[in-house]
Amino acid sequence: MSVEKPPVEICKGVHGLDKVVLREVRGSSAEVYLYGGHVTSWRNDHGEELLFLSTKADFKPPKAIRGGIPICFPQFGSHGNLDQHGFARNRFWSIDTNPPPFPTVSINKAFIDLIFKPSEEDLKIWPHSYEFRLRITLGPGGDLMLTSRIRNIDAKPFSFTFAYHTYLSVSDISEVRVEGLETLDFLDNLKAKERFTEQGDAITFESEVDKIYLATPTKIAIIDHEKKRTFVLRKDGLPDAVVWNPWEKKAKSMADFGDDDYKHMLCVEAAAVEKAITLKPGEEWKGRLELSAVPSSYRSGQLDPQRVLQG
Ligand code: TA6
Repeated sequence: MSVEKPPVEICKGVHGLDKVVLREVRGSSAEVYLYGGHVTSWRNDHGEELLFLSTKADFKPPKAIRGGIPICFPQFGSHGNLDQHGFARNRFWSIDTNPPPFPTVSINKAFIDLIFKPSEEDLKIWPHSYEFRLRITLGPGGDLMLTSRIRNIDAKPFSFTFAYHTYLSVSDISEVRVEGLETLDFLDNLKAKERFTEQGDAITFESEVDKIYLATPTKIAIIDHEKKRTFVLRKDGLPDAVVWNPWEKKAKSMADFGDDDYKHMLCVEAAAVEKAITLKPGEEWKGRLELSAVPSSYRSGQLDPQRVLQG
């Protein structure tokens, strides 16, 4: 007789790093490393992995883990003078044993509260005091929710940019289309962040892409024809969305990324990049990401992404 596993289990992961496993009664699960406050796995109730983790990911601090959902804070990309994507993804977070009440009452049992506060070393590179609380929740339907609350506990205002750098697992990148970003303006990271306007149709992939879409809808659909699966990404407090695939050449240049890994991943990142978020002393910002994976039969045209986006 199989023993029912707890909804929240704190245990050891790769290289003995502390991790938390979340389980939902119907079988979905998620894994979060305290290193980086980093979700590295999200499985549906069939046990299928929904997030991409590089075949060469090395869980060796201070390197960030390649895959899952790295947190980019207090800087996205090279939008500032800190290291690429800031430093929250290369720091050890703690379990928040006494979180302030959560804005919404939750029936979910499978959740964990993490907290990140700057060290003396961090204050030397970014001289601002804050409390970064992150709740990771696995919903009854297997949806994955990440809610960040960043409070300015300093005596002066500060500004930051942010992203949930989500690596989605896809069957074959050339079979994927993204709906919800059509006709939007974007900054092209491959063309010195020059501003362009996206074409009218869904976005498909046949080469390296690194675009920051501006002021997007709060819902984006990522359709994987091959897997008959649609990821629905919902976001709050994060106006922008970054779409990234390194493709063949860049894939070969990354030591912690397999040469063919680019075929099986797509980053669609809920972000705040164009306009930095500014917090006055005592103020708190909230940024929320919700991911769900729904079966789709788009191949027969039955699933109308517009319906998903309006639903
Ligand atoms: O989010 C897209 C991006 O900013 C790309 O420019 C690419 O560099 C990617 O992030 C990965 O960055 P990383 O620092 O994790 O190698």
